[in-house]
Amino acid sequence: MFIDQVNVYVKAGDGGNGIVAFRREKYIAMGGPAGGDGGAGGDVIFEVDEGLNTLLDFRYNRHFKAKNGVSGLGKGQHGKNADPLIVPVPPGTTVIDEETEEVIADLTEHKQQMKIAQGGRGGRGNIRFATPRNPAPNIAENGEPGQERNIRVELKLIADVGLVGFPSVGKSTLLSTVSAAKPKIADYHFTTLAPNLGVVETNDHRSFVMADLPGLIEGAHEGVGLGHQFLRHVERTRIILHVIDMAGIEGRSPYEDYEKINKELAAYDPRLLERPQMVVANKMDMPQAEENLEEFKQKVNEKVKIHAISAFTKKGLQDLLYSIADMLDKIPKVTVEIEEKDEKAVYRHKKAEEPFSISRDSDGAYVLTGDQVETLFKMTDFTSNESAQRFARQLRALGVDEALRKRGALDGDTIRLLDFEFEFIE
Ligand SMILES: Nc1nc2c(ncn2[C@@H]2O[C@H](COP(=O)(O)OP(=O)(O)OP(=O)(O)O)[C@@H](O)[C@H]2O)c(=O)[nH]1
Ligand SMILES: [Mg+2]
Repeated sequence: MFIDQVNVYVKAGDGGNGIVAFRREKYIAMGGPAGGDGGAGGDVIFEVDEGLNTLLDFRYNRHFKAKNGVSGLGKGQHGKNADPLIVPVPPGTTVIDEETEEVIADLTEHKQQMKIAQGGRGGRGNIRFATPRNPAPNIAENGEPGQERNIRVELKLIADVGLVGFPSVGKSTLLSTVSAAKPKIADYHFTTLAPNLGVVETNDHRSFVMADLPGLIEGAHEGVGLGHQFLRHVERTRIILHVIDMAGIEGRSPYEDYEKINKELAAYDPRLLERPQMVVANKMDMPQAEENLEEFKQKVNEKVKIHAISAFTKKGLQDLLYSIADMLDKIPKVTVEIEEKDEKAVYRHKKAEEPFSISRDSDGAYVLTGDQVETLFKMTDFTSNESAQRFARQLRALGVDEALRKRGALDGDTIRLLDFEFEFIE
């Protein structure tokens, strides 16, 4: 199995900040809190688009950031939620968390969606902090940071197009000129020992997967040469690209080559001849090739499409690629047989994490880390005294004070959290 993989960074939008505001109405002094909540940050969502069959788009763009929520407004108005960022992926895409190696999503059906990063919730405005004891609170929360993660996007490649032909006709050369694949190329037979796959992109941005298969020779279906082990790959391709050395460099007749390979395919599985086929007349840069091609065309009476190219000089390649892409557009996709059926979608819960942990820096400061305390910190508006006090209460409730005391922290010691420092106060 060939796997294409790309490392990608995703970041969901942060929630908008809640705000502190007060009603100002005639005759009502300090008319009560009126700061609205921030809007939610946008999620990052992957969605299957069955029109895609490669991860090529990810090669150009590896950062996906959803928009942040809008801050709350006065008069109790809620800030606008941000729209999710929808990223199209081909069917068969698996998404893995780089850090935990967990499979986050297994996307197979058209339009199937999976949330890859959760947008932060909006911070609460001061309306929400009003209590009978504190009817005019000066507290608002900042928005919750959006989830960010490094992921690996994987796609099991299934070849749309298979290159078949005698050894040394130029199959690997062709693949190497139309894709980033780097198969070994040489003028001896059976240079290619195992299939190579490459992702091909046409100038009009259609893409497909091309497989370069080891050369076939007469008797391949009975195990002569190497090809028979790989004929099963041909079974899964949607188009067979039949590569022929039209210059007849090794003294064989191009037409006989064509017939022999077709015979081998039929002997392996007669249905292979029903598979759409295109003939690639290669090595057209060589003397004799034009003449041979004319002769070949006369002998092939079937309506098989013939493309004259030179993998060497790249002549005729653009036309060939367009022609393949057009043909693929018309052929219904063989539903991707995902081989490991049991690898189904899972969305496991994150292991329960400690809300915080404490370590010491070399200067003696106590360093506070952990998702939960860091999130609380980011959601605190330290320009407001009341908010800062609320943060202190939240830490106490989490048991931070208690834990610091146990580690030996004394009144006045430095506590570090992210880029900030405060004093431990008993
Ligand atoms: N003149 C010319 N030579 C070519 C062309 N394409 C390939 N060749 C040469 O043909 C030889 C065989 O090319 P490969 O691409 O290794 O052939 P292959 O079909 O992959 O061969 P196997 O892997 O052995 O089955 C190499 O020496 C290439 O340089 C072409 O268009 N023109
Ligand atoms: Mg080869």
